[in-house]
Amino acid sequence: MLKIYPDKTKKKRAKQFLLNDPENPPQIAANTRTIPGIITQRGCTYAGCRGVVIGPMHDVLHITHGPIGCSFYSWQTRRNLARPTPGQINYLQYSMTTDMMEDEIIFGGEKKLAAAIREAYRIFKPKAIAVYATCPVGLIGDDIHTVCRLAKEELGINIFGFSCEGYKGVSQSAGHHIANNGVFKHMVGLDDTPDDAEFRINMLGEYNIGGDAWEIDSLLRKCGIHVTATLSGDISYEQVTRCHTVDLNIVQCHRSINYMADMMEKKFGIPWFKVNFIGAETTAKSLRKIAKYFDSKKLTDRVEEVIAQEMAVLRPIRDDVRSRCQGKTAALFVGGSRAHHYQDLFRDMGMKTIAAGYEFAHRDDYEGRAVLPTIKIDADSRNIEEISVEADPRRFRARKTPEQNAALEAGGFTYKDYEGMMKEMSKNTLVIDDISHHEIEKLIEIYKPDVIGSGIKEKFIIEKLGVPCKQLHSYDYGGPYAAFTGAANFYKEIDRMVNTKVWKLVTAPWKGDPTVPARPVLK
Ligand code: CFM
Ligand code: HCA
Repeated sequence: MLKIYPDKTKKKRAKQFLLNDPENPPQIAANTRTIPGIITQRGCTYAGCRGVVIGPMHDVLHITHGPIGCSFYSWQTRRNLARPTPGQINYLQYSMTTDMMEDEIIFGGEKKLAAAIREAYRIFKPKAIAVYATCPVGLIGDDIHTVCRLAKEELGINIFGFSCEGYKGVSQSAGHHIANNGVFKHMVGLDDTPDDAEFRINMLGEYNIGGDAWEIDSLLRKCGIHVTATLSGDISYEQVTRCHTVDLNIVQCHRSINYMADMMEKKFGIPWFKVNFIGAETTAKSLRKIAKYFDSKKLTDRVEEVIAQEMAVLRPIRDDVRSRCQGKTAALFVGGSRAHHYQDLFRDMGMKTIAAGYEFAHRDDYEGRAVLPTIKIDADSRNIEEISVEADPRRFRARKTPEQNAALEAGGFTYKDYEGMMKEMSKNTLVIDDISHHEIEKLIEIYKPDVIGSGIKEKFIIEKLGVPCKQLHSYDYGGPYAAFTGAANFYKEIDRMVNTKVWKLVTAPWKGDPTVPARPVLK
Protein backbone atom coordinates (compact mmCIF):
# COMPACT_ATOMS: atom_id res chain seq x y z
CA MET A 1 0.00 0.00 0.00
CA LEU A 2 2.93 2.32 0.63
CA LYS A 3 5.00 1.31 -2.38
CA ILE A 4 4.34 4.34 -4.55
CA TYR A 5 5.41 6.89 -1.95
CA PRO A 6 8.83 8.56 -1.89
CA ASP A 7 11.14 7.15 0.84
CA LYS A 8 10.61 9.98 3.33
CA THR A 9 6.82 9.77 3.02
CA LYS A 10 6.91 5.98 3.20
CA LYS A 11 8.87 6.12 6.44
CA LYS A 12 6.43 8.56 8.01
CA ARG A 13 3.31 6.77 6.81
CA ALA A 14 4.68 3.43 8.05
CA LYS A 15 4.37 4.72 11.63
CA GLN A 16 0.61 5.08 11.07
CA PHE A 17 0.19 1.53 9.73
CA LEU A 18 0.21 -1.56 11.92
CA LEU A 19 -0.86 -5.09 12.46
CA ASN A 20 -2.87 -5.24 15.63
CA ASP A 21 -1.94 -7.03 18.81
CA PRO A 22 -4.83 -6.77 21.29
CA GLU A 23 -2.76 -8.07 24.19
CA ASN A 24 -0.13 -5.43 23.80
CA PRO A 25 -1.28 -2.64 21.46
CA PRO A 26 1.65 -1.31 19.44
CA GLN A 27 2.36 2.41 19.42
CA ILE A 28 0.74 4.34 16.56
CA ALA A 29 1.71 7.78 15.29
CA ALA A 30 -1.74 9.38 15.55
CA ASN A 31 -2.74 13.06 15.71
CA THR A 32 0.19 14.18 13.57
CA ARG A 33 0.18 16.52 10.60
CA THR A 34 -0.91 14.95 7.29
CA ILE A 35 1.96 14.80 4.80
CA PRO A 36 1.40 17.39 2.05
CA GLY A 37 0.32 15.78 -1.21
CA ILE A 38 -1.58 12.94 0.46
CA ILE A 39 -5.34 13.08 -0.02
CA THR A 40 -6.68 12.92 3.52
CA GLN A 41 -10.32 12.70 4.67
CA ARG A 42 -9.75 15.06 7.59
CA GLY A 43 -11.55 18.31 8.32
CA CYS A 44 -10.37 21.51 9.99
CA THR A 45 -10.42 23.08 13.46
CA TYR A 46 -13.36 25.34 12.57
CA ALA A 47 -15.34 22.23 11.49
CA GLY A 48 -14.60 20.51 14.81
CA CYS A 49 -15.69 23.53 16.85
CA ARG A 50 -18.54 25.19 14.98
CA GLY A 51 -19.67 22.14 13.04
CA VAL A 52 -19.33 19.38 15.59
CA VAL A 53 -19.40 20.34 19.25
CA ILE A 54 -21.27 23.60 19.66
CA GLY A 55 -23.07 24.03 16.32
CA PRO A 56 -25.91 21.63 17.26
CA MET A 57 -27.15 23.88 20.12
CA HIS A 58 -30.37 24.96 18.44
CA ASP A 59 -31.22 28.24 20.16
CA VAL A 60 -27.70 29.66 20.25
CA LEU A 61 -27.19 31.93 17.28
CA HIS A 62 -24.00 30.87 15.49
CA ILE A 63 -22.12 33.52 13.48
CA THR A 64 -19.14 32.52 11.35
CA HIS A 65 -16.66 35.38 11.06
CA GLY A 66 -15.02 34.82 7.70
CA PRO A 67 -15.52 34.51 3.98
CA ILE A 68 -18.75 32.90 2.82
CA GLY A 69 -17.37 29.42 2.01
CA CYS A 70 -16.72 28.29 5.58
CA SER A 71 -20.25 29.18 6.61
CA PHE A 72 -21.79 27.59 3.54
CA TYR A 73 -20.00 24.28 4.10
CA SER A 74 -21.14 24.11 7.71
CA TRP A 75 -24.76 24.64 6.72
CA GLN A 76 -26.69 21.50 7.71
CA THR A 77 -24.35 18.95 6.12
CA ARG A 78 -23.90 16.88 9.28
CA ARG A 79 -27.51 15.80 9.93
CA ASN A 80 -27.39 16.76 13.61
CA LEU A 81 -31.15 16.77 13.97
CA ALA A 82 -33.16 18.95 16.36
CA ARG A 83 -36.83 18.77 17.29
CA PRO A 84 -37.46 21.69 19.64
CA THR A 85 -40.66 21.46 21.64
CA PRO A 86 -43.45 23.86 20.53
CA GLY A 87 -42.51 27.42 21.47
CA GLN A 88 -38.78 26.65 21.54
CA ILE A 89 -36.56 28.39 19.04
CA ASN A 90 -34.54 26.61 16.37
CA TYR A 91 -31.87 28.53 14.45
CA LEU A 92 -30.22 25.44 12.95
CA GLN A 93 -31.70 25.94 9.51
CA TYR A 94 -29.91 29.29 9.26
CA SER A 95 -26.27 29.82 8.35
CA MET A 96 -25.01 33.21 9.51
CA THR A 97 -21.78 34.81 8.45
CA THR A 98 -20.04 38.16 8.32
CA ASP A 99 -19.22 37.40 4.65
CA MET A 100 -15.73 38.97 4.82
CA MET A 101 -14.49 40.59 1.61
CA GLU A 102 -11.13 41.98 0.46
CA ASP A 103 -11.82 45.25 2.31
CA GLU A 104 -12.05 43.48 5.65
CA ILE A 105 -9.04 41.29 4.96
CA ILE A 106 -6.99 44.46 4.33
CA PHE A 107 -8.48 46.89 6.86
CA GLY A 108 -9.77 44.45 9.51
CA GLY A 109 -13.16 42.85 10.07
CA GLU A 110 -13.96 43.80 13.68
CA LYS A 111 -16.43 46.55 12.76
CA LYS A 112 -18.27 44.25 10.39
CA LEU A 113 -18.47 41.58 13.09
CA ALA A 114 -19.84 44.07 15.66
CA ALA A 115 -22.45 45.21 13.12
CA ALA A 116 -23.38 41.60 12.31
CA ILE A 117 -23.92 40.80 16.00
CA ARG A 118 -26.14 43.87 16.42
CA GLU A 119 -28.13 43.04 13.29
CA ALA A 120 -28.61 39.42 14.34
CA TYR A 121 -29.71 40.52 17.81
CA ARG A 122 -32.18 43.04 16.40
CA ILE A 123 -33.82 40.44 14.17
CA PHE A 124 -33.75 37.32 16.35
CA LYS A 125 -33.36 38.46 20.00
CA PRO A 126 -31.46 35.25 20.93
CA LYS A 127 -30.37 34.32 24.47
CA ALA A 128 -26.83 33.72 23.31
CA ILE A 129 -24.60 34.35 20.30
CA ALA A 130 -21.45 32.35 19.50
CA VAL A 131 -18.85 33.73 17.08
CA TYR A 132 -16.40 31.49 15.21
CA ALA A 133 -13.10 32.65 13.72
CA THR A 134 -12.01 31.20 10.37
CA CYS A 135 -8.45 31.10 8.93
CA PRO A 136 -8.23 34.67 7.55
CA VAL A 137 -9.42 36.10 10.88
CA GLY A 138 -6.43 34.59 12.66
CA LEU A 139 -4.07 35.69 9.91
CA ILE A 140 -5.12 39.34 10.01
CA GLY A 141 -5.48 39.35 13.81
CA ASP A 142 -9.08 40.45 14.41
CA ASP A 143 -9.77 40.38 18.16
CA ILE A 144 -13.12 38.60 18.17
CA HIS A 145 -13.11 38.18 21.96
CA THR A 146 -13.06 41.93 22.64
CA VAL A 147 -15.80 42.46 20.04
CA CYS A 148 -17.89 39.79 21.81
CA ARG A 149 -17.24 41.23 25.28
CA LEU A 150 -18.28 44.72 24.20
CA ALA A 151 -21.37 43.38 22.43
CA LYS A 152 -22.29 41.41 25.55
CA GLU A 153 -22.12 44.61 27.64
CA GLU A 154 -24.11 46.56 25.05
CA LEU A 155 -26.85 44.02 24.36
CA GLY A 156 -27.06 42.28 27.75
CA ILE A 157 -27.11 38.71 26.40
CA ASN A 158 -24.42 36.02 26.53
CA ILE A 159 -21.99 36.54 23.63
CA PHE A 160 -18.70 34.69 23.31
CA GLY A 161 -16.13 33.84 20.65
CA PHE A 162 -14.12 30.79 19.60
CA SER A 163 -10.61 31.19 18.14
CA CYS A 164 -11.07 28.08 16.04
CA GLU A 165 -9.21 29.13 12.91
CA GLY A 166 -9.17 26.14 10.56
CA TYR A 167 -5.39 25.83 10.37
CA LYS A 168 -4.85 25.73 14.14
CA GLY A 169 -4.49 22.03 14.75
CA VAL A 170 -3.74 19.06 12.52
CA SER A 171 -7.44 18.20 12.11
CA GLN A 172 -10.90 18.93 13.55
CA SER A 173 -9.70 17.51 16.87
CA ALA A 174 -8.22 20.85 17.98
CA GLY A 175 -11.66 22.38 17.34
CA HIS A 176 -13.28 19.95 19.78
CA HIS A 177 -10.88 21.06 22.49
CA ILE A 178 -11.46 24.77 21.82
CA ALA A 179 -15.24 24.23 21.80
CA ASN A 180 -15.18 22.25 25.07
CA ASN A 181 -13.20 24.99 26.79
CA GLY A 182 -15.51 27.73 25.53
CA VAL A 183 -18.76 25.94 26.38
CA PHE A 184 -17.43 25.16 29.85
CA LYS A 185 -16.23 28.69 30.46
CA HIS A 186 -19.20 30.62 29.07
CA MET A 187 -22.24 28.37 29.58
CA VAL A 188 -21.91 25.48 32.03
CA GLY A 189 -22.89 26.36 35.59
CA LEU A 190 -24.97 29.50 34.91
CA ASP A 191 -28.26 28.09 36.23
CA ASP A 192 -28.37 25.94 39.36
CA THR A 193 -31.89 24.52 38.87
CA PRO A 194 -31.71 20.72 38.80
CA ASP A 195 -34.31 18.54 37.10
CA ASP A 196 -36.69 16.82 39.45
CA ALA A 197 -35.73 13.19 38.81
CA GLU A 198 -34.21 10.29 40.68
CA PHE A 199 -31.35 9.25 38.39
CA ARG A 200 -30.03 12.33 36.56
CA ILE A 201 -27.32 12.08 33.95
CA ASN A 202 -25.82 13.90 30.96
CA MET A 203 -25.11 12.04 27.76
CA LEU A 204 -21.79 13.44 26.52
CA GLY A 205 -20.36 12.89 23.02
CA GLU A 206 -23.66 12.14 21.26
CA TYR A 207 -24.66 14.48 18.45
CA ASN A 208 -28.05 13.13 17.32
CA ILE A 209 -26.93 12.26 13.81
CA GLY A 210 -29.97 10.80 12.06
CA GLY A 211 -31.85 10.79 15.40
CA ASP A 212 -29.46 8.59 17.45
CA ALA A 213 -29.82 10.73 20.59
CA TRP A 214 -33.61 10.33 20.51
CA GLU A 215 -33.25 6.53 20.50
CA ILE A 216 -30.83 6.63 23.42
CA ASP A 217 -32.97 9.13 25.33
CA SER A 218 -36.14 7.09 24.97
CA LEU A 219 -34.34 3.87 25.97
CA LEU A 220 -32.92 5.52 29.09
CA ARG A 221 -36.32 6.98 29.88
CA LYS A 222 -37.89 3.50 29.67
CA CYS A 223 -35.34 2.40 32.27
CA GLY A 224 -36.16 5.34 34.55
CA ILE A 225 -32.95 7.27 33.88
CA HIS A 226 -33.36 10.98 33.21
CA VAL A 227 -31.15 12.84 30.70
CA THR A 228 -30.72 16.51 31.66
CA ALA A 229 -28.56 17.35 28.62
CA THR A 230 -27.12 15.61 25.57
CA LEU A 231 -23.94 17.37 24.52
CA SER A 232 -24.44 18.30 21.83
CA GLY A 233 -27.45 16.75 20.18
CA ASP A 234 -30.89 18.38 20.08
CA ILE A 235 -29.96 20.60 23.01
CA SER A 236 -31.00 24.08 24.12
CA TYR A 237 -28.86 26.83 25.65
CA GLU A 238 -30.76 26.52 28.89
CA GLN A 239 -30.01 22.78 29.16
CA VAL A 240 -26.28 23.46 28.81
CA THR A 241 -26.37 26.09 31.55
CA ARG A 242 -27.90 23.51 33.96
CA CYS A 243 -25.96 20.40 33.01
CA HIS A 244 -23.68 20.67 36.07
CA THR A 245 -26.61 19.62 38.27
CA VAL A 246 -26.55 15.92 37.33
CA ASP A 247 -25.27 12.90 39.28
CA LEU A 248 -23.27 11.29 36.49
CA ASN A 249 -21.83 11.95 33.03
CA ILE A 250 -21.77 9.11 30.53
CA VAL A 251 -19.45 9.58 27.57
CA GLN A 252 -19.94 8.03 24.15
CA CYS A 253 -17.61 9.89 21.76
CA HIS A 254 -14.66 10.25 24.07
CA ARG A 255 -12.53 11.94 21.41
CA SER A 256 -14.66 15.02 21.02
CA ILE A 257 -15.70 15.65 24.61
CA ASN A 258 -13.30 14.05 27.10
CA TYR A 259 -12.14 17.57 28.01
CA MET A 260 -15.64 18.53 29.20
CA ALA A 261 -16.04 15.30 31.20
CA ASP A 262 -12.71 15.93 32.94
CA MET A 263 -13.45 19.60 33.64
CA MET A 264 -16.91 18.84 35.06
CA GLU A 265 -15.40 16.17 37.28
CA LYS A 266 -12.77 18.54 38.57
CA LYS A 267 -15.07 21.50 39.13
CA PHE A 268 -18.37 19.93 40.19
CA GLY A 269 -17.25 16.46 41.28
CA ILE A 270 -19.39 14.72 38.65
CA PRO A 271 -17.92 11.28 37.89
CA TRP A 272 -17.90 9.89 34.37
CA PHE A 273 -17.32 6.71 32.45
CA LYS A 274 -17.52 5.55 28.87
CA VAL A 275 -20.54 3.92 27.30
CA ASN A 276 -21.43 2.78 23.79
CA PHE A 277 -24.98 2.56 22.49
CA ILE A 278 -23.85 1.50 19.01
CA GLY A 279 -24.52 -2.26 18.96
CA ALA A 280 -27.05 -4.31 20.95
CA GLU A 281 -24.64 -6.24 23.18
CA THR A 282 -22.75 -3.10 24.05
CA THR A 283 -25.97 -1.14 24.65
CA ALA A 284 -27.02 -3.76 27.20
CA LYS A 285 -23.57 -3.59 28.80
CA SER A 286 -23.77 0.21 29.02
CA LEU A 287 -27.21 0.14 30.65
CA ARG A 288 -26.02 -2.40 33.21
CA LYS A 289 -23.04 -0.24 34.04
CA ILE A 290 -25.23 2.81 34.70
CA ALA A 291 -27.49 0.69 36.94
CA LYS A 292 -24.48 -0.61 38.81
CA TYR A 293 -23.22 2.92 39.38
CA PHE A 294 -26.51 4.01 40.93
CA ASP A 295 -26.56 0.82 43.00
CA SER A 296 -30.36 0.66 43.15
CA LYS A 297 -32.28 -2.61 43.03
CA LYS A 298 -35.27 -0.88 41.49
CA LEU A 299 -33.14 0.49 38.64
CA THR A 300 -31.23 -2.76 38.11
CA ASP A 301 -34.48 -4.75 37.86
CA ARG A 302 -35.99 -2.25 35.46
CA VAL A 303 -32.87 -2.24 33.26
CA GLU A 304 -32.93 -6.06 33.05
CA GLU A 305 -36.63 -5.97 32.18
CA VAL A 306 -36.06 -3.41 29.39
CA ILE A 307 -33.06 -5.34 27.96
CA ALA A 308 -35.14 -8.55 27.93
CA GLN A 309 -38.05 -6.79 26.16
CA GLU A 310 -35.83 -5.10 23.57
CA MET A 311 -33.78 -8.22 22.88
CA ALA A 312 -36.94 -10.31 22.44
CA VAL A 313 -37.86 -8.03 19.53
CA LEU A 314 -34.32 -7.69 18.17
CA ARG A 315 -33.08 -11.29 18.43
CA PRO A 316 -35.13 -12.75 15.54
CA ILE A 317 -34.07 -9.85 13.28
CA ARG A 318 -30.42 -10.31 14.25
CA ASP A 319 -30.54 -14.09 13.78
CA ASP A 320 -32.15 -13.70 10.39
CA VAL A 321 -29.48 -11.28 9.08
CA ARG A 322 -26.76 -13.37 10.68
CA SER A 323 -27.79 -16.32 8.57
CA ARG A 324 -26.75 -14.30 5.50
CA CYS A 325 -23.97 -12.08 6.90
CA GLN A 326 -22.02 -14.41 9.18
CA GLY A 327 -18.34 -14.48 8.19
CA LYS A 328 -18.48 -11.42 5.93
CA THR A 329 -15.91 -8.68 6.43
CA ALA A 330 -15.94 -4.93 6.99
CA ALA A 331 -13.40 -2.10 7.02
CA LEU A 332 -14.06 1.11 8.93
CA PHE A 333 -12.38 4.47 8.46
CA VAL A 334 -14.28 7.16 10.31
CA GLY A 335 -13.56 10.22 12.44
CA GLY A 336 -12.47 9.73 16.01
CA SER A 337 -14.82 7.16 17.58
CA ARG A 338 -17.11 5.45 15.08
CA ALA A 339 -14.39 3.31 13.50
CA HIS A 340 -14.26 1.66 16.93
CA HIS A 341 -17.90 1.78 18.02
CA TYR A 342 -19.43 0.41 14.81
CA GLN A 343 -17.32 -2.74 15.11
CA ASP A 344 -19.78 -3.80 17.82
CA LEU A 345 -22.73 -3.58 15.42
CA PHE A 346 -20.89 -5.67 12.85
CA ARG A 347 -19.93 -8.16 15.58
CA ASP A 348 -23.64 -8.52 16.51
CA MET A 349 -24.22 -9.58 12.89
CA GLY A 350 -21.40 -12.11 12.87
CA MET A 351 -19.20 -9.91 10.68
CA LYS A 352 -15.53 -9.23 11.28
CA THR A 353 -13.76 -5.89 10.96
CA ILE A 354 -10.51 -6.68 9.16
CA ALA A 355 -9.17 -3.13 8.92
CA ALA A 356 -9.98 0.07 10.79
CA GLY A 357 -8.63 3.49 11.52
CA TYR A 358 -9.57 6.96 12.63
CA GLU A 359 -9.15 10.16 10.70
CA PHE A 360 -7.99 12.26 13.64
CA ALA A 361 -8.21 10.38 16.94
CA HIS A 362 -5.29 10.37 19.38
CA ARG A 363 -3.15 7.54 20.68
CA ASP A 364 -5.43 6.90 23.66
CA ASP A 365 -8.38 6.22 21.33
CA TYR A 366 -6.31 3.50 19.63
CA GLU A 367 -4.16 2.10 22.39
CA GLY A 368 -6.38 2.79 25.42
CA ARG A 369 -5.73 5.17 28.25
CA ALA A 370 -4.54 2.40 30.52
CA VAL A 371 -1.52 1.51 28.36
CA LEU A 372 -0.33 5.08 27.89
CA PRO A 373 2.17 6.57 30.27
CA THR A 374 1.09 9.90 31.76
CA ILE A 375 2.63 12.06 29.06
CA LYS A 376 0.99 14.92 27.26
CA ILE A 377 -0.74 13.07 24.48
CA ASP A 378 -2.49 15.93 22.74
CA ALA A 379 0.20 17.02 20.32
CA ASP A 380 -2.09 19.64 18.84
CA SER A 381 -3.10 21.21 22.13
CA ARG A 382 -0.04 23.45 22.05
CA ASN A 383 -2.21 25.93 20.19
CA ILE A 384 -5.05 25.76 22.65
CA GLU A 385 -5.55 27.92 25.69
CA GLU A 386 -5.62 25.64 28.73
CA ILE A 387 -8.23 26.89 31.14
CA SER A 388 -7.67 26.51 34.83
CA VAL A 389 -10.41 24.59 36.58
CA GLU A 390 -10.88 24.72 40.32
CA ALA A 391 -13.25 22.78 42.56
CA ASP A 392 -16.53 24.62 43.00
CA PRO A 393 -18.38 24.42 46.35
CA ARG A 394 -21.66 23.87 44.50
CA ARG A 395 -22.65 20.19 44.73
CA PHE A 396 -26.22 19.35 43.79
CA ARG A 397 -26.53 15.93 45.30
CA ALA A 398 -24.16 13.98 47.46
CA ARG A 399 -21.71 12.25 45.13
CA LYS A 400 -20.42 8.89 46.17
CA THR A 401 -18.15 8.93 49.19
CA PRO A 402 -14.68 7.39 48.90
CA GLU A 403 -16.01 4.40 50.90
CA GLN A 404 -18.94 3.93 48.51
CA ASN A 405 -16.55 4.15 45.58
CA ALA A 406 -14.24 1.58 47.12
CA ALA A 407 -17.21 -0.78 47.62
CA LEU A 408 -18.31 -0.22 44.01
CA GLU A 409 -14.85 -0.94 42.66
CA ALA A 410 -14.51 -4.00 44.89
CA GLY A 411 -17.65 -5.28 43.15
CA GLY A 412 -15.88 -5.10 39.76
CA PHE A 413 -16.95 -1.57 38.77
CA THR A 414 -14.36 0.63 37.06
CA TYR A 415 -14.78 4.26 36.08
CA LYS A 416 -11.84 4.52 33.70
CA ASP A 417 -11.82 1.16 31.96
CA TYR A 418 -11.47 2.86 28.62
CA GLU A 419 -9.49 0.53 26.42
CA GLY A 420 -9.47 2.05 22.94
CA MET A 421 -9.90 0.38 19.56
CA MET A 422 -6.94 -1.98 19.40
CA LYS A 423 -7.75 -4.06 22.48
CA GLU A 424 -11.08 -4.96 20.95
CA MET A 425 -9.84 -5.86 17.45
CA SER A 426 -8.49 -9.32 16.62
CA LYS A 427 -4.83 -10.12 16.26
CA ASN A 428 -3.20 -9.14 12.98
CA THR A 429 -6.10 -7.02 11.76
CA LEU A 430 -4.95 -3.83 10.05
CA VAL A 431 -4.96 -0.50 11.87
CA ILE A 432 -4.37 2.55 9.68
CA ASP A 433 -4.44 6.14 10.89
CA ASP A 434 -5.56 9.00 8.58
CA ILE A 435 -5.92 6.69 5.56
CA SER A 436 -5.48 8.26 2.11
CA HIS A 437 -7.46 7.74 -1.08
CA HIS A 438 -4.63 5.78 -2.64
CA GLU A 439 -4.39 3.49 0.38
CA ILE A 440 -8.15 2.81 0.31
CA GLU A 441 -7.89 1.74 -3.32
CA LYS A 442 -5.01 -0.60 -2.48
CA LEU A 443 -6.85 -1.93 0.58
CA ILE A 444 -9.79 -2.90 -1.64
CA GLU A 445 -7.49 -4.55 -4.15
CA ILE A 446 -5.66 -6.61 -1.50
CA TYR A 447 -8.28 -7.33 1.18
CA LYS A 448 -11.60 -7.02 -0.70
CA PRO A 449 -13.84 -6.25 2.32
CA ASP A 450 -17.57 -6.91 1.79
CA VAL A 451 -18.48 -3.43 3.00
CA ILE A 452 -16.62 -0.26 3.97
CA GLY A 453 -17.90 2.30 6.46
CA SER A 454 -16.47 5.75 5.81
CA GLY A 455 -17.33 9.31 4.74
CA ILE A 456 -18.58 11.21 1.75
CA LYS A 457 -15.16 11.95 0.26
CA GLU A 458 -14.27 8.28 -0.14
CA LYS A 459 -17.73 6.86 -0.76
CA PHE A 460 -17.87 7.10 -4.53
CA ILE A 461 -14.31 5.91 -5.10
CA ILE A 462 -15.14 2.81 -3.08
CA GLU A 463 -18.39 2.16 -4.91
CA LYS A 464 -16.80 2.62 -8.33
CA LEU A 465 -14.46 -0.17 -7.30
CA GLY A 466 -17.47 -2.42 -6.72
CA VAL A 467 -17.60 -2.39 -2.92
CA PRO A 468 -20.65 -1.03 -1.06
CA CYS A 469 -19.91 1.91 1.20
CA LYS A 470 -22.02 2.83 4.22
CA GLN A 471 -21.55 6.48 4.96
CA LEU A 472 -21.08 6.47 8.72
CA HIS A 473 -20.95 10.24 9.32
CA SER A 474 -24.42 11.28 8.19
CA TYR A 475 -25.68 7.75 7.41
CA ASP A 476 -26.60 8.28 3.72
CA TYR A 477 -29.90 9.81 4.85
CA GLY A 478 -30.61 6.67 6.95
CA GLY A 479 -30.46 5.89 10.65
CA PRO A 480 -30.89 6.10 13.53
CA TYR A 481 -28.45 3.29 14.34
CA ALA A 482 -28.11 3.75 18.11
CA ALA A 483 -29.63 1.55 20.82
CA PHE A 484 -31.75 -1.54 20.07
CA THR A 485 -34.13 0.00 17.53
CA GLY A 486 -31.22 1.62 15.72
CA ALA A 487 -29.33 -1.69 15.65
CA ALA A 488 -32.26 -3.31 13.80
CA ASN A 489 -32.12 -0.53 11.17
CA PHE A 490 -28.38 -1.07 10.73
CA TYR A 491 -28.58 -4.89 10.47
CA LYS A 492 -31.22 -4.68 7.75
CA GLU A 493 -29.37 -2.06 5.71
CA ILE A 494 -26.02 -3.83 5.85
CA ASP A 495 -27.68 -7.16 5.02
CA ARG A 496 -29.12 -5.60 1.85
CA MET A 497 -25.81 -3.96 0.97
CA VAL A 498 -23.53 -7.00 1.33
CA ASN A 499 -25.93 -9.50 -0.17
CA THR A 500 -27.11 -7.70 -3.28
CA LYS A 501 -25.58 -8.85 -6.56
CA VAL A 502 -25.49 -5.35 -7.99
CA TRP A 503 -21.88 -4.67 -6.95
CA LYS A 504 -20.63 -7.59 -8.97
CA LEU A 505 -22.10 -5.98 -12.07
CA VAL A 506 -20.02 -2.83 -11.63
CA THR A 507 -16.94 -2.44 -13.77
CA ALA A 508 -14.96 0.68 -13.08
CA PRO A 509 -14.76 2.62 -16.38
CA TRP A 510 -10.96 2.73 -16.30
CA LYS A 511 -10.75 -1.07 -16.07
CA GLY A 512 -11.77 -1.42 -19.72
CA ASP A 513 -9.79 1.45 -21.18
CA PRO A 514 -7.78 3.56 -18.77
CA THR A 515 -7.37 6.42 -21.24
CA VAL A 516 -9.91 9.21 -21.48
CA PRO A 517 -10.30 10.51 -25.05
CA ALA A 518 -9.16 14.12 -25.39
CA ARG A 519 -11.86 16.57 -26.43
CA PRO A 520 -11.27 18.17 -29.81
CA VAL A 521 -9.87 21.66 -29.45
CA LEU A 522 -12.35 24.22 -30.77
CA LYS A 523 -10.90 26.63 -33.24
FE1 CFM B 1 -17.13 11.98 17.74
FE2 CFM B 1 -18.96 12.47 16.10
FE3 CFM B 1 -16.88 10.85 15.61
FE4 CFM B 1 -16.44 13.49 15.88
FE5 CFM B 1 -16.83 14.04 13.22
FE6 CFM B 1 -19.39 13.08 13.43
FE7 CFM B 1 -17.33 11.43 13.00
MO1 CFM B 1 -18.09 13.09 11.20
S1 CFM B 1 -17.93 13.95 17.24
S2 CFM B 1 -15.32 11.85 16.56
S3 CFM B 1 -15.63 15.14 14.64
S4 CFM B 1 -18.54 10.55 16.85
S5 CFM B 1 -18.65 14.83 12.57
S6 CFM B 1 -20.81 12.95 15.09
S7 CFM B 1 -19.27 11.47 12.15
S8 CFM B 1 -16.00 12.66 11.94
S9 CFM B 1 -16.55 9.53 14.00
C1 HCA C 1 -16.60 17.34 9.50
C2 HCA C 1 -17.98 16.77 9.47
C3 HCA C 1 -18.06 15.36 8.99
C4 HCA C 1 -17.73 15.21 7.53
C5 HCA C 1 -18.18 13.93 6.96
C6 HCA C 1 -17.47 13.34 5.77
C7 HCA C 1 -19.52 14.88 9.26
O1 HCA C 1 -15.63 16.62 9.71
O2 HCA C 1 -16.49 18.52 9.34
O3 HCA C 1 -16.31 13.58 5.51
O4 HCA C 1 -18.14 12.54 5.11
O5 HCA C 1 -19.71 13.93 9.97
O6 HCA C 1 -20.44 15.50 8.72
O7 HCA C 1 -17.20 14.55 9.76
